[in-house]
Amino acid sequence: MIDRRSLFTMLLVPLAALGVPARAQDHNEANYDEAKVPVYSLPDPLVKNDGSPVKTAAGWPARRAEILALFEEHVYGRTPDAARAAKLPAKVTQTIPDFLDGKATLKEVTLTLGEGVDLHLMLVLPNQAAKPVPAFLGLNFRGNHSVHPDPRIALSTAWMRPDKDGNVVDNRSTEVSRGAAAGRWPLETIIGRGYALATIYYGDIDPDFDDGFENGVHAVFGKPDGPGAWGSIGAWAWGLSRGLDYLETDGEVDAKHVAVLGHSRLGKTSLWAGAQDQRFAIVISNDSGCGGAALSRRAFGERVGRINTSFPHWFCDRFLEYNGNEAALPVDSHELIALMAPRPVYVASAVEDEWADPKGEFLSAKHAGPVYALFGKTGVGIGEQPPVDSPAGDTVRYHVRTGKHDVTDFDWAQYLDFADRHFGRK
Ligand code: GTR
Repeated sequence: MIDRRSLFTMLLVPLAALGVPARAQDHNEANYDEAKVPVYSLPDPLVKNDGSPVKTAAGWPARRAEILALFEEHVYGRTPDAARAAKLPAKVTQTIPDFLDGKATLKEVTLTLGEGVDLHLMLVLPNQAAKPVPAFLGLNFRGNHSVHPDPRIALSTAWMRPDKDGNVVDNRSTEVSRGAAAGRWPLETIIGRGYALATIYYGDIDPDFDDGFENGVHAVFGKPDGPGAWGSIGAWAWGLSRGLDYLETDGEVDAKHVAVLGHSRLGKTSLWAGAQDQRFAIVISNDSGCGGAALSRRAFGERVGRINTSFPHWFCDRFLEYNGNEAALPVDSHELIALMAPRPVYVASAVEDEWADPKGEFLSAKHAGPVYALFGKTGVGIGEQPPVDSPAGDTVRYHVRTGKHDVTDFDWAQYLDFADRHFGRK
């Protein structure tokens, strides 16, 4: 009779002979069992690559540069210098002074990269507030016209994500999709609080499928050599910076007080934009999950192997080396959050969004704390994930709210309060 150990060996040896690591069978699967979270140790954001410690705020920029380079090299890929340096001429194509029943002015602006790449930025400005006003800037998933049903907003003619049946008709440039995402963009509330809202359709920047650098901004700058070439998240983050370039030229916006935010894959994007571009005064991650705020090493919910299988174009090719091998990553998401320091950063989760690992998102926020402490700032200030609907923390703030993967009025209420507090408006 074969004992259990021999049976185990018999099963593993053939896999190993094929070069398949023992865990390769499951690294694509989501894990929802805390008991299966591996024992892990996180890289220390305050220990430099040469092993020396960082003890003061003055020592942080050098360490920060190392961490940023590791994220470029191993996770998101490097934004080409030529793309970073690109200046996109802006043209205001439409101004609607009586938007939202006269409470707001809507401006549509085209930012032109050339070779067919135009970024359409929609800016909603509060009419009542004294200018310049602080702003939120975020990408949207379904076109600017999905943000509000006003028929005067230009319909996007760009590539659109198919729906779950693979159908693009309802999404693409039809009246049907007007206002379809309005629930995620409470414009009246935002402008009522004295903020502007700027948004760009993410598909304008890089269509969201694995196209091998054939379209969007990737096509303009060509595919850089090597496994560190930027993926789609890198491209979308680049677009956010170009949006901020424009806001810097718009006299009605206080570009020194712009909060960048995003949901889900676009939350991963807002984090990567905020990490690279320190002009963003506040960075907000809404349910960003794997490859965003959630610690990769927990391998909980969506995991590195799974995300790289579903979305091989989001990250750089080198990130694929960490499929089922998260412990080998030279960085983890707490260091992504730490790259925002000393700026305020908000990490938000939803309790039913286990796929995004709410606990792992909290732990990233928590373990960024020592970097904020260098600056005398308080991080989340608690050791354990707070109760549902109970935001915690000061410069690093976190909540897990009731409900599912989405952007809700509760989320926005927190972001507005957070911005008020850190922009000195309260
Ligand atoms: C899911 C993906 C998540 C998240 C989400 C989204 O399919 O697994 O990481 O990014 O999409 O962006 O909607």
